[in-house]
Amino acid sequence: MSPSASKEKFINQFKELVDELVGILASYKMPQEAIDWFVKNLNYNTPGGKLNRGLSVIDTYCILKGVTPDSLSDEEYKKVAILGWSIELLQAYFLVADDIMDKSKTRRGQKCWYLVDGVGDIAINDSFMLEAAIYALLRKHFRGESYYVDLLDLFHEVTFQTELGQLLDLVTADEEHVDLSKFSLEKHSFIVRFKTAYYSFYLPVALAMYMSGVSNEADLKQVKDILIPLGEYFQIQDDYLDCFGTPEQIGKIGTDIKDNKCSWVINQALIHANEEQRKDLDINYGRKDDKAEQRCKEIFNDLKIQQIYQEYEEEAVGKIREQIEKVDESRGLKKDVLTSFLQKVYKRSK
Ligand code: DMA
Ligand code: MG
Ligand code: MG
Ligand code: MG
Repeated sequence: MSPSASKEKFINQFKELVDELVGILASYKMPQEAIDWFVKNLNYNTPGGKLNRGLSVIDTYCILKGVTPDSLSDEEYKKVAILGWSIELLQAYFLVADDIMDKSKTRRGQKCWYLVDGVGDIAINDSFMLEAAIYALLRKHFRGESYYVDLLDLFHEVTFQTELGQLLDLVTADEEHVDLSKFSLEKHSFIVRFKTAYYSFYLPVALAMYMSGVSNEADLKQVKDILIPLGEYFQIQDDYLDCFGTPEQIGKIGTDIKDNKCSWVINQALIHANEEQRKDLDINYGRKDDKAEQRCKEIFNDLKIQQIYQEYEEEAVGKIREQIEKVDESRGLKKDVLTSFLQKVYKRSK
């Protein structure tokens, strides 16, 4: 199956899941206006992204089983696709809330949900409902499986880890008092591993491992030790694109400078700045002001952050490749699971 065909098949599966979720609300005799709202929430916030996380569950499952996606029965495909959509729902839940907290304007080329006419603060409850949809679907389709509790436990742990990362991201970005001395690459690493790497990288692979039965503790640890650094690299790309990508390219308008975020870009700038540039950053970073933001970007250009990023990227990817080489495949884990993941994110521009 071509990448676009497998994406289409995956998206078609989502339509069926929306119908099932509607069925659950209908069984509670929920009035139609609330059902319609929930459907709008699901459709607006869940399927519009790259779907890398969701599709990875299917790809990983097939690699572990040694089969091609075409050879899965309809029933088996649907089950693994539900795990994929569960991550996309988790992501939708985090993003709806993240955009409120980051005061973002656009996401995936459209208005952020909380800014859509008539939504506003209802977006807070809508984010909770996107999360609840995960457990409604898992309950319906996996309750009888021996690994059901592993799935629940994994989702809960990873959700907690992500929220810890978001917490540290937010408290490090004090909006009232800008203090760049609070930033460091160590803190950055902690933030991004927690807010991004666990749910975006470890979760898809671990879910596929549970469903395929290749879920030995030692193998879960092997993949975690590689996927967390890979996820860190992915979030560093996100930080880089926030500053240097165009809104057309990334589907969102960068907010990190104005939001006083402890991003990879500012941390690199702090390492390389001379006294004068540092003073300028102290004055201009974290201000809700277009000119101040522009001044920061000028300093980043003077410091050649783009070149530092390219060097970082080659080194990080080289290390990850070496780590993958050392993976022990004796219990059924396959290196391909990790290489295919790396290929999806290497040098991405959106
Ligand atoms: C995103 O961090 C993390 C989560 C858990 C949504 P971010 O604010 O850098 O993401 P984005 O740049 O997509 O708003
Ligand atoms: Mg954000
Ligand atoms: Mg954020
Ligand atoms: Mg970002």
